Amino acid sequence: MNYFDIKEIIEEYDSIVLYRHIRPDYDALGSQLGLKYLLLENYPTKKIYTYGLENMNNPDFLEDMDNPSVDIIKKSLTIILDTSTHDRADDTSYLKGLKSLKIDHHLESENNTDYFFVIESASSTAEMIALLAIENNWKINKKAAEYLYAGMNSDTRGFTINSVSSTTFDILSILIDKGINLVEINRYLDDVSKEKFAAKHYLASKTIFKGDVAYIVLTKEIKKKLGLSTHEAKDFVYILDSIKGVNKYAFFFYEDDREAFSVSLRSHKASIVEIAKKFGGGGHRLACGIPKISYKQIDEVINLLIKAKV
Ligand SMILES: [Mn+2]
Repeated sequence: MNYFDIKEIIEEYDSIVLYRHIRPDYDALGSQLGLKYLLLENYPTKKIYTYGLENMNNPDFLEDMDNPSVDIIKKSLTIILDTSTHDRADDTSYLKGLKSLKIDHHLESENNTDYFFVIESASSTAEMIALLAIENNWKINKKAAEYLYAGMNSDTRGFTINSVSSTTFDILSILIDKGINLVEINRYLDDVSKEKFAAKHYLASKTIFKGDVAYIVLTKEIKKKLGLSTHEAKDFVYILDSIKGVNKYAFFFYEDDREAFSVSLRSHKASIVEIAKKFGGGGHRLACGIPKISYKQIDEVINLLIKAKV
């Protein structure tokens, strides 16, 4: 499967529904909305819909999903973006389409769609969507360029991770030529509410250091006190990103609906995805997560993190 094959598949269908993962980040939404505007621009006669029940609260930049009816979905090609496993999909109706296509960059992404296009080395799904457009000489409008840039920037933490390649920057130079305003988009991506700002600094003060590991445990009580949603809490793992001597870090946050902790794990060098897998999670080599562990298991995870070596 290559970018030309994807184009051929897309051209076979008059109606296309675009999906992404639950608790969407800017790569999920950027690849979804970026592809929407690419398809609208290049195939004006096709009907293009977006689907997703969970949203990020950023109406200045993001837009509402179309959430078409099942009747429409059944007559459409569905494309699910940036979603490694079926249980991460928002929503599962992507399997009801005439045919389904997955475009993703996660490690060991689950092959459960009719068509499957995964490039594990890609630094973001938005990068793959941008390449899909470039390789096929599609016209890229400003709106598509903005969403793709947002996905590329946020999934690579501002182009600072190892999967960023010269190709990433070649794509960027093309997107920037579409007139996108970097200052404006970066403010959309980075600005937090005053409450979230205060919560972030409170949590930073609660950091625990063990060996070369730093971690924060957001308990039910603290979460309630700070008035944080799980979605908001999730990004806070990056509070711990730039601390001298800290090579691996973790953020544990209480999930009310699961009555258990979700975990975000990060490492600068040593692979830690095996630790996530051991507890039923997964993700990338240096950035992964665990959906559900008990309070008692936190120490086990930390001990494994301390032992993880390059
Ligand atoms: Mn991604």
